[in-house]
Amino acid sequence: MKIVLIGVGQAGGKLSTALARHDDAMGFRAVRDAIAVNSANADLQDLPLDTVLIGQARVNGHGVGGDNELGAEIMQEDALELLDEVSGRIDSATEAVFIVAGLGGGTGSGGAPVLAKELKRIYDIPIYAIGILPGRDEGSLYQVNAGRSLKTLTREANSVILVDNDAWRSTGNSMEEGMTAINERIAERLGLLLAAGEPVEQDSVLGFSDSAEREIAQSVVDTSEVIKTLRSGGLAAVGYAASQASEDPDDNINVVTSTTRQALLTGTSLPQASEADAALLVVAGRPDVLSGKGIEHARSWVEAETKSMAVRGGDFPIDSDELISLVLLGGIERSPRVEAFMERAAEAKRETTEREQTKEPAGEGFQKDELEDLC
Ligand SMILES: Nc1nc2c(ncn2[C@@H]2O[C@H](COP(=O)(O)OP(=O)(O)OP(=O)(O)O)[C@@H](O)[C@H]2O)c(=O)[nH]1
Ligand SMILES: [Mg+2]
Repeated sequence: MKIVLIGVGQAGGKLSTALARHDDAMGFRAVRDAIAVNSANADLQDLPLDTVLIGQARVNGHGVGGDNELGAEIMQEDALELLDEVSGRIDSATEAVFIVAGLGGGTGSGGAPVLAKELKRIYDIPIYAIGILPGRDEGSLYQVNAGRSLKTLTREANSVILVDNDAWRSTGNSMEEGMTAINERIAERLGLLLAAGEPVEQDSVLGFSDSAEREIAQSVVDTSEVIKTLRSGGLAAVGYAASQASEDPDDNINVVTSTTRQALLTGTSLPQASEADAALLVVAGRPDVLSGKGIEHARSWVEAETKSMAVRGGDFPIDSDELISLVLLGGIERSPRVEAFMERAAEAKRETTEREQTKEPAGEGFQKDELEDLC
């Protein structure tokens, strides 16, 4: 899938950088261009991407400090300038735009839905979002912001792939190291999904010299399968697991099925998301050991587990000793994790409102939006 990435806010810029770097290192060439947008000048300085500073007239390059209404306003005010910057990067070969944002802050949280709406008015290609949910321990402003942003982003983008920061947390690292590691893991997973529809440059990935082998290496997954899986809109997630492959394709029937079970049951970007409207299973590995029968078994298992009749499956040849199962789930609004998150956001909103009312009885707080009607 040939895509343009637009990272909004600090998390958006950093994750877009990780995605672009991974795509480049693997030689996938799915990421055709990437740009970072922020209201905080300092956070744009260290990024290796082209950058656009928004809201300068309002916040003078200092960020919006978690105020996602202000984040939405400055995005709207500077939309024309940003769209002008983006238009030179989207051409007839571009198959989708991905807006990447942390939903708990201000600039990405407020700005991403506005940007999605503006892009959809202009372009016919899907405008997807990768939305990062704040961890449980991140404080109520983050939860409230993310609840509201999730609702508007779901409405404006063609689909929102959710990444839950709690799903990747590892102990013993500083916050900064932790985030870098999380971004790399996300980039590995989403990078493979984006690459799965890109058969063009596989010989460079595989290092094959012989044309017969290159022919075998043609992926049966293409971009349209990703788009179809996300067609129902709403929320999406990605599951991922890797295992050592056997040299014997027959042994790999079991390896593919058990790796796929792991990907869906313990390796999703949003834990406990397994029921879905549609799914796509991509099994990556060396073509000479990949088992077609294994992929078919695993695909049927995904069908039963997700309770979806629309489960597609295919292989993606890579030069690796491992077999990797990647499961894209489309339409996961009913998953327990989403419901738990929306409850957490609603609870945080109640607390915030109560606090505001004690401070200033006539305060409006966060009463404008109802979170409950998302699902
Ligand atoms: N996965 C991941 N999450 C991040 C990263 N940086 C921040 N976050 C999360 O993103 C949310 C905060 O969003 P930011 O991107 O920092 O906020 P912003 O959009 O820059 O908004 P303001 O700073 O308020 O203008 C929090 O939930 C963080 O946990 C990152 O590099 N990776
Ligand atoms: Mg910021």
